[in-house]
Amino acid sequence: QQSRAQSVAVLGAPFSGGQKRRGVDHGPKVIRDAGLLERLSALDYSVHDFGDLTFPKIENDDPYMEVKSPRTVGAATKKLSGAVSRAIGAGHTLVMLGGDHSLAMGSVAGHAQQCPDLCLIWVDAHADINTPMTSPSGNLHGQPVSFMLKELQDKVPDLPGFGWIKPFLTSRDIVYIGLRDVDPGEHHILKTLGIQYFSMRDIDRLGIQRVMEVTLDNLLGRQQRPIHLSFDIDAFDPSLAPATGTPVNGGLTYREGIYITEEIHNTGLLSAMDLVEVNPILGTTPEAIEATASLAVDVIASSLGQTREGAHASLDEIPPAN
Ligand code: 6HN
Ligand code: MN
Ligand code: MN
Ligand code: MN
Repeated sequence: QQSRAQSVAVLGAPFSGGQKRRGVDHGPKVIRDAGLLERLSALDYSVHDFGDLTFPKIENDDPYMEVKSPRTVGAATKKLSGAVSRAIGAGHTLVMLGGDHSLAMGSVAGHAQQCPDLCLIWVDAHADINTPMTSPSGNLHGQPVSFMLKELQDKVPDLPGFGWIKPFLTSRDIVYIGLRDVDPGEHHILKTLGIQYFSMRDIDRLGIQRVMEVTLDNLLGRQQRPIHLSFDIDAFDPSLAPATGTPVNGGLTYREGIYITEEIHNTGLLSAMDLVEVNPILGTTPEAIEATASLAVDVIASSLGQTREGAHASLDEIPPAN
């Protein structure tokens, strides 16, 4: 058994400015309504709900080249990075509820401020590593990783609102799991930088057990270090997580997703996680919304130690008959 961090901080980030579809800013609310805090308390954590951040509304946030809402995203991620850094600095394991995936710039940067040696596991249908120049959509939720990587420094222009972020990761610090919709510019970056990724095809070939073994060996084999898990709910198959903005067929099964998070928990090194891209407005029925939100809760609980085999931390003997 791994030793368990004593306290978990839950921080909502109701933000949708990194993409075009309304509703992803209601992610924190539906994930909480699906019982997140109760589930974490049942795991014997002291749970600190930091509530939801509020983000400034920025007028006249004109596109920079094709990139949409740069000042809005820059201000929101800056604010999030400060809040994440403070929570980690205070000793909590942090759970950030999105919101769209542009938020990861803020959460990973804030985490790295406290833990400069962290590594990043990115579970997603998408690589989110477009630069402002390669992005086919101009949406910043498809670009956060490009702002983190030192190797891409001279390929990423200075966007208005982004003065606060300096690249802080190298390509050896990140592994992707679940990819199945990668743009040409992204594929070029993944290949030239030699970034480790496991696409859905790789999961088909190797099995999720081997994928996790190689992932954790690559990131932790030489040194133990804090893990940041950035989990995009669209990594799951749309049949399991329909209420999301950019669904792609052929995603993770429930069991593959939970195996990933169980293995991450078992390292004892999870220090912060994001759960992003739950968009209740895009669920076509109440059941679809609830299924997506409750899947998000399962992912978070499993990352923090809920097991499928059960546990008995609070029992020290089989109750005697009398
Ligand atoms: N996400 N690669 C596409 C883009 O617009 O750059 C999709 C990005 C999706 C982002 O799901 O977090
Ligand atoms: Mn544990
Ligand atoms: Mn994503
Ligand atoms: Mn995605």
